[in-house]
Amino acid sequence: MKPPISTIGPMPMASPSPTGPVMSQTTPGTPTHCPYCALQCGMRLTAAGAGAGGRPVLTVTPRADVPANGGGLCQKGWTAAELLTAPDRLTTPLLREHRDAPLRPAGWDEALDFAAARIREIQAAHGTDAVAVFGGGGLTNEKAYLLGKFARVALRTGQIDYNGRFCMSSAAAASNRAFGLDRGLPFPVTDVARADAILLVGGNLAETMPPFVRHLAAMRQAGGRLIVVDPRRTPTAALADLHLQITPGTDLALALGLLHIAIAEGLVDTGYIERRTTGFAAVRTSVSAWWPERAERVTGVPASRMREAVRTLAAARNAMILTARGAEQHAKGTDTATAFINLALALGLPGRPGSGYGCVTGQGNGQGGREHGQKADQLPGYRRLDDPAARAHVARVWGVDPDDLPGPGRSAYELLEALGTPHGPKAMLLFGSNPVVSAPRAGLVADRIAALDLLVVTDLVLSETAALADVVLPATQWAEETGTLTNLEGRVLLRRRAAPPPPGVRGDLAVISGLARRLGQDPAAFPEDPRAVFDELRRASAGGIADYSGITYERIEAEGGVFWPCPSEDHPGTPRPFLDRFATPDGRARFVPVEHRAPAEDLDERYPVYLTTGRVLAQYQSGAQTRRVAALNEAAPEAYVEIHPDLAERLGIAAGERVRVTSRRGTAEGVARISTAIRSDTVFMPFHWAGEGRANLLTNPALDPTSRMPEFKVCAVRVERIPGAAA
Ligand SMILES: Nc1nc2c(c(=O)[nH]1)N[C@H]1C(S)=C(S)[C@@H](COP(=O)(O)OP(=O)(O)OC[C@H]3O[C@@H](n4cnc5c(=O)[nH]c(N)nc54)[C@H](O)[C@@H]3O)O[C@H]1N2
Ligand SMILES: Nc1nc2c(c(=O)[nH]1)N[C@H]1C(S)=C(S)[C@@H](COP(=O)(O)OP(=O)(O)OC[C@H]3O[C@@H](n4cnc5c(=O)[nH]c(N)nc54)[C@H](O)[C@@H]3O)O[C@H]1N2
Ligand code: SF4
Ligand SMILES: [Mo]
Repeated sequence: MKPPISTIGPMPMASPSPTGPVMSQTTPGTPTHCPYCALQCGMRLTAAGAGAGGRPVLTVTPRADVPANGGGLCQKGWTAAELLTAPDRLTTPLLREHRDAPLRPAGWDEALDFAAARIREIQAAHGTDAVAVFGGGGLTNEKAYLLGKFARVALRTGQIDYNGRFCMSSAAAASNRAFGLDRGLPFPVTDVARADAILLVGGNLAETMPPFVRHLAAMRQAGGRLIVVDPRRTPTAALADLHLQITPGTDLALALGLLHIAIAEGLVDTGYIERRTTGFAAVRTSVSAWWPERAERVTGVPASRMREAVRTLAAARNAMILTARGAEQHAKGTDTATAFINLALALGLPGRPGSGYGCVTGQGNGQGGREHGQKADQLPGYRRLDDPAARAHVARVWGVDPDDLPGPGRSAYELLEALGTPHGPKAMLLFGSNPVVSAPRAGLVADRIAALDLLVVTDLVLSETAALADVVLPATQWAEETGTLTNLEGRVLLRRRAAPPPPGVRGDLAVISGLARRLGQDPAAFPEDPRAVFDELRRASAGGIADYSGITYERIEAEGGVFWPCPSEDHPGTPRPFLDRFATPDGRARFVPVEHRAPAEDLDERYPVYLTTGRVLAQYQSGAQTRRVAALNEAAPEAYVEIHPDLAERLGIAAGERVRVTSRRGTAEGVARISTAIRSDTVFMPFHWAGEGRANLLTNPALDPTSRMPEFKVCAVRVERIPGAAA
């Protein structure tokens, strides 16, 4: 067996708490983390001989020393190394000089020179904001940081945002409002096993983070109870002691009804409310009219079940409320997350070990990706771009005049919608997202992208969006580069290089650096070396909310990860930031009154069925990666529409038939899956496929007023059998 190739030396012996068992130095392979979701399961990569072109073939084994997965992996993790040797992986830049010419192979200098020259031309003609940047929550902290700096310093554009806006922005906004700080889980994920009751709202962890189920199972084994809120009896809901099968888009009414019950039955923790919060009186008044029978009428959840849920949470010594995309991806997602935070505060949960409110973050670096400046309104360290002190600090680190930093730009969907319009950007540089498949109202988004004068996409594969680009740059993959990611519990982790990239491929940092140099920037200000970028990120984040200044690669290795905030090298990191105080000026959490409203688009005669969308176990996001892994594609080969038998009968649809789903924005197709697991007023489509099966041709881009999150989780559709279509 070949020794591991690691850029940062061998694993240390000791692995102090709270990270679990010590790892032996003799374990073969490179210890690292999965390329996909925010659980960031620990795995080892071992070279197992040579494959095509003499490149090492890596095998994956799970790590037991990483508490998040404790030796488990899902099918995506097990097969993650396969994409490294995918036959259609990009290994050379591609270029087209004219929008109607086909893409052809090009050299790196040629491609980067072309991109930089076009950027200069477009900015000279239309101003700096004519060039937009779109990033991703899967990018490492180093990449997200350098991309934000590149936009503000090299391009001097305010037009930068990223796909995290589609992911957790509503819960982030709600947490900032209530706690003064947004760290998805403000506690280690292993705290889940210490709870006696958990209310999981709109999360299907058994499919989206399968090893997370270990923590839920440990909780239940110790006598704890799991309550799941989902319009579908998912594999996760099937594990629950209580399933509230809610009407899509009505979680806010449910939360108001639950709090009403807690107050009416005298179950609130008045001592905690007095000591640790402000604003309860207004919230108490705001839920007074949400008696359970009214909430039942709106949500479809029986009042008796609501009572049972509240009593279970209130009786627990430790309890948690967790929200995920089902509750958050709505035009009222921020208020919905707020309503569940209000409930958690009333029950006295946040800031107590083993209890609390958390948002289950999604992408690999969904947490770190939202902290270091690829967001339209943000500077590194979770600083605000409109805060003069923040601008001054970051400008000093960057060696620029604070007045030269642009102001906040458009949010992700608003940016995509503006592309190629008279007042919108004419060019876009895209890293780590595939919006032609994943953005709401994807038909319009694809048209807007096609209307650009210049699209530059850096990707591993020719994604559906990369196929529209003028310049495509082939990127290294996770196992071929080193960088940090911050997982769902706010723990900063290190992914290590385990193998060399194929010839012709470069990292995102090298792409950003190469473009910056061609735009006249000092190469020293845009280094390619992740460690150099991380050291600058540490300084830029110092004193901010997400303070990484005390975190080093060495500490991450030695300690198995470090929780932020970590303001100095002798600071232990902060696994549970709210134990003594919240991050608000007075140290108290804020109750915020919120009101329920109907989905942005409700049912009518022409569109009489709700559509909700989400994920399946074997596919990841836009599918650009997982559709290229044979075992995953076999497990989940095609788009489908989940339909209740009563609805199917009414519509004359049989299992396995092709059906057409139509909304006000477009039409998509899929195979009918008839199942009693879904409500009879709702159909479900996963969004992982392109072409006719693209669920986002249907979805509603109605945005949350605070977070600018689109309403992925509910719109009105019509469902029909496709006449003559073969079964
Ligand atoms: N296999 C797999 N795993 C993934 C991903 C993936 O693409 N594939 N992506 C990762 C990412 S980026 C994310 S963000 C996470 C997402 O993780 P989850 O939030 O668990 O995933 P979703 O399937 O989007 O939505 C969860 C559930 O919300 C339900 N739901 C739909 N509408 C509503 C509603 O109105 N109210 C409520 N209460 N529930 C509703 C759906 O039926 C679904 O079961 O997963 C991560 N893990
Ligand atoms: N209908 C519906 N739509 C949704 C959702 C939903 O629930 N329903 N969920 C939304 C959510 S939560 C999310 S997070 C988005 C995600 O949707 P996308 O933003 O499209 O996410 P991915 O498919 O992960 O896209 C990542 C792209 O970057 C490439 N890539 C991977 N790693 C790297 C890297 O290191 N560098 C570079 N340059 N490229 C890389 C991949 O090959 C892929 O093409 O989808 C959103 N869309
Ligand atoms: S749960 Fe997420 S991090 Fe873990 S193996 Fe699966 S995709 Fe990877
Ligand atoms: Mo996400």
